[in-house]
Amino acid sequence: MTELKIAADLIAAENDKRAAALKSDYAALGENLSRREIDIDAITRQVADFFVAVPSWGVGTGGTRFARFPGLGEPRGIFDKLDDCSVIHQLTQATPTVSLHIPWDKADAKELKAKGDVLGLSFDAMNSNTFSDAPGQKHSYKYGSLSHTDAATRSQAIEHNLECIEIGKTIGSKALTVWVGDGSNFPGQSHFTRTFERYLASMGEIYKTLPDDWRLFTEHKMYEPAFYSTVVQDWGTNYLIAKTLGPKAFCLVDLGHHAPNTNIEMIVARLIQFGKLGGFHLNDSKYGDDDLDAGAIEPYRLFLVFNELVDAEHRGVKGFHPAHMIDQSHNVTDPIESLISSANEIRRAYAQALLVDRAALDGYQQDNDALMASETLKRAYRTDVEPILAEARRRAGGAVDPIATYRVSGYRKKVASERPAPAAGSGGIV
Ligand code: LRH
Ligand code: MN
Ligand code: MN
Repeated sequence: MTELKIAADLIAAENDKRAAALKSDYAALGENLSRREIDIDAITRQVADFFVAVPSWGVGTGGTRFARFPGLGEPRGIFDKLDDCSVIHQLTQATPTVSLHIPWDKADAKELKAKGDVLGLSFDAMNSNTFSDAPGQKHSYKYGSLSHTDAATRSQAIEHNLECIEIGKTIGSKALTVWVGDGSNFPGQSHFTRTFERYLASMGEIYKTLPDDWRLFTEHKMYEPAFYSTVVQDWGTNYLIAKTLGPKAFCLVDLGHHAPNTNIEMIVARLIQFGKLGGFHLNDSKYGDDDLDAGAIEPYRLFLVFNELVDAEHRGVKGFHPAHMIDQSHNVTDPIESLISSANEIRRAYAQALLVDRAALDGYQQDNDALMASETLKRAYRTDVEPILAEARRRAGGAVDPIATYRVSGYRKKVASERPAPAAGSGGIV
């Protein structure tokens, strides 16, 4: 029996209050969609089958990379974090998996698995960390990790990734995500080619150890913490890595890791076309790697990314199953609410993309009718799919209005009384 952190009765009572309005909104939208020859129930079923992983580091109440302002009920460690993740899933029914970060979440792997089982959660990709030094670590990553000039430092970074795979095997993960901050701050500081050769050789060692049913995701990021050059700086380099390593290696696209105005949806299309799209770290940003809630700044861009994914599904692209994960962390909201909001926005973008009339779009593209092609996308994007999202949650036992229900539950207040308040302090790079 799954341990529920919010009483099922409370969710049912909150849903009852909203039942009549939802019924009528769902019927009205159903009628509208049927005029467009779309079966609302088919869309609702597809949305209900769409899941996104929550990042363990996203439920911490305190953090930005610059300072910590802990909020109430700050999780004391990974087991508290898993409790919080289970609340997000219980209310949204959209986030049954958690992505762990090692060493931040280091604990006995069997206990992690047991805790996940109790809460009805399983584990998505493992994330390694060779971008900061762990206490007691022999070699520092100050000047890099997998691409470091020193062989012993590289070996230590490789070993850490192998350890992540080992933990992942016990908890049922099937992927390793590697992001490194390796790079330089000054022209001339590092040799671009030799650095990348060392990185590839280290990744080759990790790849060799990867179980056959696992995937290896590499994540590119334009800059930060390195400000002049970064070893894995863009999707081109990322593609070269995945291509060099082999068939189990794929590119991970973190939406926040590009220059402002980059056409991310086009990057997604290219990676799909060449069979190397592994998955996403979904979030939003205005300026850089802001890690804001998905859809908070540019919801149309999120929709356009999903439009490419649905297009690939529609074309029946072989072996296409990208991993969807959230990567966000900031400190002016309750992170449970923010992650609920992101999960909803991600499903919203997916639902809207499912509404695109692909035959019409194809025709407009063929005829070079730019205006009508754009209108076809806009028509789907302008559709208010909230009744579909709410109905998908309700049918799965979640909340019609998850944030309102969460507030009524008093969960934050309850955990605040159980978890001692931590001290404020300086942040850490994320
Ligand atoms: C790097 C990053 C990467 C890390 C996470 C904490 O900016 O996006 O995915 O693992 O942040
Ligand atoms: Mn990321
Ligand atoms: Mn990031």
